Amino acid sequence: MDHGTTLTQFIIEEQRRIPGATGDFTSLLNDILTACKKIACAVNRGGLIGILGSADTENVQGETQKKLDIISNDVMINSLEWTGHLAGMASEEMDDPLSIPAMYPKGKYLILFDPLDGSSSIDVNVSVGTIFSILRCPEGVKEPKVEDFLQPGTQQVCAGYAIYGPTTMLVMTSGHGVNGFTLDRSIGEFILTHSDMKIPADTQEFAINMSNQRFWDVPIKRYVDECIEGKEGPRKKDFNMRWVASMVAEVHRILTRGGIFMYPLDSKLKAKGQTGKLRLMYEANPMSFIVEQAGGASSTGTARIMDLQPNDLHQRVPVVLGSKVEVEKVVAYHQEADKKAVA
Ligand code: AHM
Ligand code: MG
Repeated sequence: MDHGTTLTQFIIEEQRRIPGATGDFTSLLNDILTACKKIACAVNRGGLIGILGSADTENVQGETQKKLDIISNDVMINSLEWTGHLAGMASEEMDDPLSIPAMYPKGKYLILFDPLDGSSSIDVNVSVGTIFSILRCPEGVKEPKVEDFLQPGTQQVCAGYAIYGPTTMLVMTSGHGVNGFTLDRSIGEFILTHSDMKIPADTQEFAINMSNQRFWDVPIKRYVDECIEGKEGPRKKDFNMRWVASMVAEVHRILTRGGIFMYPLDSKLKAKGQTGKLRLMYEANPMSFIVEQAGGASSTGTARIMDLQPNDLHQRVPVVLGSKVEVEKVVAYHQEADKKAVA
């Protein structure tokens, strides 16, 4: 029985189209797939093996870690450090970049990852995921330091996420469109099921944590108010709202049926000295690469996310991404608000 194109076959065929490709990147992706399968297994067994719940530790961001955050982070490290394809790794769950142990060969790539995004909801059994971003290690650098990782999103070689939901899927881009693969557990392979994913330009669905409404700036308030006014308001159509509190699930829905996702900077975050909720290097950049490759747009509200020059490994940014027309509307509302403020 033919199960279809496996992800490994897909990336090897892509590699053949790139003159001079060594196969390094293909092998690295294969190692990431293995890590994601292991995390899928752990997430899937959850309560059966007692790994739900809090680990009673905090990460660099001051967030309480779940047992599965730590397990997923360890799986990523153990699956990738020995392979010889990486020069360094950075994770949302670790303060500093991780060097490749001296006993292993070093490669030319850097990886940044959020090992288990949405993990604060893991105990309620919603879809969570692993997000990754691959960069080239700067030429001649053997021991990459923080500054070597601080490359704008436009420099990403590849970005992807694994979503652990009713099915486990891996969605990725290496700059030639977005493809989605579903894990066929009977053969242990990711099979191409969603080729050339495109975000529908037209949408009537928005996603934002409405409980933060009173903290939002004017442009976000205006945009959401107009969505809620529906047919009777300036948008002249009804909108639907979704909030899973798991960015991977949110982006996956938008890739499947369109929509806009927003986690803006608000006065509550500002009061805590934060510049946003979501992390530029582990969440915003890889998701922006995927969304743009699928024909959508991704912005802070005032700037394209992938153009930002990162200043910190754990930098947080406002995020507005999804269907192009809607993202452009939010950006236009920011520009209008700025003009008013100057006048
Ligand atoms: P995490 O990386 O610690 O899981 O946090 C990121 C998550 C996103 O997946 C999600 O969009 C957001 O945090 C939800 O935030 P909130 O709980 O404020 O709604
Ligand atoms: Mg996250």
